[in-house]
Amino acid sequence: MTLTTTEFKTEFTKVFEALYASNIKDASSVQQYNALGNFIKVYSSENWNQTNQLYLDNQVKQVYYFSMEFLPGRMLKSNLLNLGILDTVRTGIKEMGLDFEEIVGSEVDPALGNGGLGRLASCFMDSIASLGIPGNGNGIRYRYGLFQQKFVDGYQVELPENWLRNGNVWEVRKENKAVTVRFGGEVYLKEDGKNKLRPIYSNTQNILAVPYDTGMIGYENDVVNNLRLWSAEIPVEEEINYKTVADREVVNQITEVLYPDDSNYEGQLLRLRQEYFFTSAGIQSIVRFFKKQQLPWSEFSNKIAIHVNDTHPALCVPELMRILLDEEGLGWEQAWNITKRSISYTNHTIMQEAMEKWPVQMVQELLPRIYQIIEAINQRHIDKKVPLYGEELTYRTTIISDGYIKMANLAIIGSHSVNGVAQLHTDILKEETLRDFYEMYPSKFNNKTNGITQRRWLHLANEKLTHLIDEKIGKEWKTNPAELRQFKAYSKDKDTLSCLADIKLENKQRFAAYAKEKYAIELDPTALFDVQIKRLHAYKRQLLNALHILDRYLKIKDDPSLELQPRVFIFGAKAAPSYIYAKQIIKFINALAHLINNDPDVGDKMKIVFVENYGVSLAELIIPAADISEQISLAGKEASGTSNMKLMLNGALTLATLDGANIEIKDLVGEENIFLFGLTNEEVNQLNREGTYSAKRVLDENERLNRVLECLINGMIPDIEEEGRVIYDSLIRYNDEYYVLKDFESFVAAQERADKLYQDKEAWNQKALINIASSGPFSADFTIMRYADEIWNVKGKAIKNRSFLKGNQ
Ligand code: KOT
Repeated sequence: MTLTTTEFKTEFTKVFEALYASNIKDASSVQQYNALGNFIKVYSSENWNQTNQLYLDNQVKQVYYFSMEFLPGRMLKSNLLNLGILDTVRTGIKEMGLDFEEIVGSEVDPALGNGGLGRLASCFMDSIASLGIPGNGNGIRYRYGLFQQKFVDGYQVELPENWLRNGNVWEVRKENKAVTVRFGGEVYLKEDGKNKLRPIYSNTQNILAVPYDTGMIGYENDVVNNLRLWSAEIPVEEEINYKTVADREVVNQITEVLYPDDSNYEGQLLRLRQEYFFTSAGIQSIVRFFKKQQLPWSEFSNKIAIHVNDTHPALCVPELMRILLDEEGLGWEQAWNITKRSISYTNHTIMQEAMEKWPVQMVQELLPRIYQIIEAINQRHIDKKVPLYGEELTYRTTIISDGYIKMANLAIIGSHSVNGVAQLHTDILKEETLRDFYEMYPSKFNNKTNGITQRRWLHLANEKLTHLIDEKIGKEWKTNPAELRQFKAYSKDKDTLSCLADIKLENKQRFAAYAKEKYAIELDPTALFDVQIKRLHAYKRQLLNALHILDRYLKIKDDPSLELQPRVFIFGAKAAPSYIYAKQIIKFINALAHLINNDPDVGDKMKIVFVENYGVSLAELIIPAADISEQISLAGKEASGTSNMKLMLNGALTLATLDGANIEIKDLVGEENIFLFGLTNEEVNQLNREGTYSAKRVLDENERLNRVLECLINGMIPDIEEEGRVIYDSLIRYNDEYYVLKDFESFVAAQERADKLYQDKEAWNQKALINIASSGPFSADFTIMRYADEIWNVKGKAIKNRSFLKGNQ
């Protein structure tokens, strides 16, 4: 299907007029965007429909990716790219006298996730479709996304994110596919006359789950998969029972708002309702689809792979059991085998505070039948494992203990695969966090290092660099990212290096223009742009970054004529609203920025920009402009990281600890093309074991650090009296849990190496090029191929180019 510019203009105009019955030139950019979205939906609808039909006709195995969060970013441009009509449409829009970038910019960026976990889910949806893998996303259609962040006097303030204000062109409401999800009430088991126990429910609250589907368009392959997000509604026949506003609220609340917690657990009833709601709705719709095919139950796990993205959807295990046992009348052993063979689980964090555990009583009351099933799973686990592994080990792995239900234990026991998201992370799971389970089920454990889609993070975010790469090595890398390595051949080519430098400069100018317009900060685009963009979390150590900035500032104050490599420090980070310490760090950095940006002694030597409301769209602006990628978590704490991969792909040099996927970046680029510093995981473990670390001693032995820390409490930085004291105490009184002080000196030394190298532009650009050329292995396409081959057992390659599907038509 090719589309000419003329055809586009005609069709687009028709769509617009049908929608708005007015002249397109008078329309607002939101209206123009809406019309263009509708055009794309119509344009891709045949493929969407056909993809569905082909999957059904051929009874192919399908993946269902269950995730509490998806962070798709704006979809207009990526859909055009994947449909192969980006240039045609852009030209057409221009010829019509409209502003393409303004139209693109008027799309809201749906913030239906917190950070890495949600963005990973969306990168995966892009790769699954682009590889032609029959795959579906399953999640929640939150009415309000992650809060909008504003800074007021340097403090984070949260505002509601009403992302649906202008409607959502991409979704299709499918009330014909709605299902009922049951909460609360009482349940008992009754003999059904055929020797089977069936549950009898009373006083339950029945809620309607209505799906909203969004097409996930594959890259130039005619495949359109489905992302299904569920919305909670009152069933029409039960309207009568909802008499008060408060009654109705209970239902609406379920899909009202995304919990703003990243790598953190809050044991709230509403969250549990959300988890069961989308899990149950998803599993019910899968079973319904399976039954339509009239296959025997023994075929279930040959046709369906259910993936749980962290433990938030771990109730998939008892819910699938419930349906198989209670509704389909299968016996326990058969149901259990089907469940285990179908479900797989990814762990995304080892942080204890993120491990989900639900009070038994809460689950009993909200989900009485599910609780019975969890109890039975737990009992069978004990009965089976005690004889094999003894009581001690077995009881350390039970799902229910100390009055809580441990969701990770449920996910591990109820699945056939458990994976970590980078090699080090998987090793830590096996050797430390989940050691007992690894002893019990060694073959379940495997690593799947995260990946990112090069389509959004290079092709769309950095079109100039894309053209340069295309020009040098051809376009093959777009479908086979391993080909990016060909670009290495140009690492000594002066002409290519200078083009690379020009592109980086242009991207920096683009960011500088944004900073000027938004914050009235003048940036020197020839300065080194140093970027740390990720959620605010103590373990990610934004504080270490800030202390280094403070140290530089003191140096300038000591000697204003000092020659220093000019730097722009860019931060983007939201803090969970209840995470007070993280919010205090934000205030501290903002206060520091205010002081430094307005100090005439500093001038262009240093500027700090803390962007408000960091999210996917801002990442697309910042990443192409970065020279240094700050990946400075305490070793062992960041499971993988994915901004590290995006920044590398865009030619930033990584300044990092040996943590998460940073280690794999180091292995790919070589130690000479990365700035490493800090404790290793083993060293951290050793320090923890010894228990002799004294932050105070580090301070006493380091005069420079001492001066820096004094600034937190001596009034030099205005307006941080409280925050400065809290941060100081966290480091000294509470002995620096994340070894910020311990790693300080080595961090500063790495920064000095970076400054020095930046003086030699050619050497720097060479390393930047090698980073770009080495980033192919981090394509989510590869990650997904491994999930497909090693976990899901689904075929993607064959379906790519539709040869498999066509062959069966
Ligand atoms: C945990 C609980 C609630 C919400 C989010 C999480 C979470 C997020 N756990 N891990 N993550 C991040 O996931 C990314 C994708 O795998 C990783 O790159 C990153 O290191 C994790 O912190």
